[in-house]
Amino acid sequence: MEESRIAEPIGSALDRFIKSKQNQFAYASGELSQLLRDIALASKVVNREVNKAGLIDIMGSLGSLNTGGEQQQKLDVLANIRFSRALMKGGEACALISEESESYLDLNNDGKYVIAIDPLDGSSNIDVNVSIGTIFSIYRRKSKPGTPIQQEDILQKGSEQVAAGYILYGSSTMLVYTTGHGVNGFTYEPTLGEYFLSHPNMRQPINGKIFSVNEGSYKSFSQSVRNYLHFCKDEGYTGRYIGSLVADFHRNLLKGGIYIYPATAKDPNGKLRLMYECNALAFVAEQAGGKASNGKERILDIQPTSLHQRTPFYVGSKNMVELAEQY
Ligand code: P6P
Repeated sequence: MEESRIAEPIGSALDRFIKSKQNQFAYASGELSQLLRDIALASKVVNREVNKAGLIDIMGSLGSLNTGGEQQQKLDVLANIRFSRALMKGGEACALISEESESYLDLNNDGKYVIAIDPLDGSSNIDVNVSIGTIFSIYRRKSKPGTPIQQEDILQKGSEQVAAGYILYGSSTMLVYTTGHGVNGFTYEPTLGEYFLSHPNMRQPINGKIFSVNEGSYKSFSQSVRNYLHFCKDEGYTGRYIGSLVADFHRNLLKGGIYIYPATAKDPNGKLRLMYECNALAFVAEQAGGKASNGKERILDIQPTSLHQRTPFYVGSKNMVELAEQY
């Protein structure tokens, strides 16, 4: 049997796991290992700050706004610095697209990968001690290493991702990622400073009975969205909405369910960002047997036209997303 198909035993450390799967990665194996190591390292630092947020005066907002005009929480800015630095030091990334920066950041010109990241999604939940997350996408640059970054490197479709995942800073901290060969989840053991394989080969239930949507915006939902929500309620589904995308996504990945952020009066293109929120979670969802669309087309097929563009987002159990699309 092909070596990479042997399931890694639960409890394998992340580094060992990445090495054991290297031949599944289309490019130089060491490069992916380095990228995932850089991301995991930064997440360990952010995890420490997130867990102590209440104790150190890094709570509350910084008073500045990010590219989306949202209040920047101190931890947002700190997380952005940590991930940018780790990726810069790792040497594999040539550019970084981040919710916290208007334009992309030039990292190492010889780097072969472009990273898109939401360093700390759901940051408004920091002060109320609700789970928050980091979401990341990894693309291969199109232009030659050593030359200036081109638009074609930056605005790539989600289907071009070579890896993607998220970190959930929850009751335990988890790193979940895919390189296009299934999805694996690792749980962080802070006393050892290591991630260990806890959820091998994650599969999203094809059906579910959980719907996640902010019904406070019900009045501005389209009739088709309202009709789908009526269906969910007629079926007696459970409403679960944490207000933190990574937490809602992760629960639905494990238990089955659908997360919807549709067009609203306030956000006619939806609130969520294609490049550093939706593409990564769409890749993970599809690799786990789920589905992700903007209500009409596959998220991963959308050709981006700007770094911070928003999209309506329907993601989760395959049959639930397909039914929502039919509505
Ligand atoms: P609303 C957090 O700001 C976020 O980006 C996601 O994590 C979350 O699901 C959504 O927005 C919450 O938005 O409009 O329901 O408060």
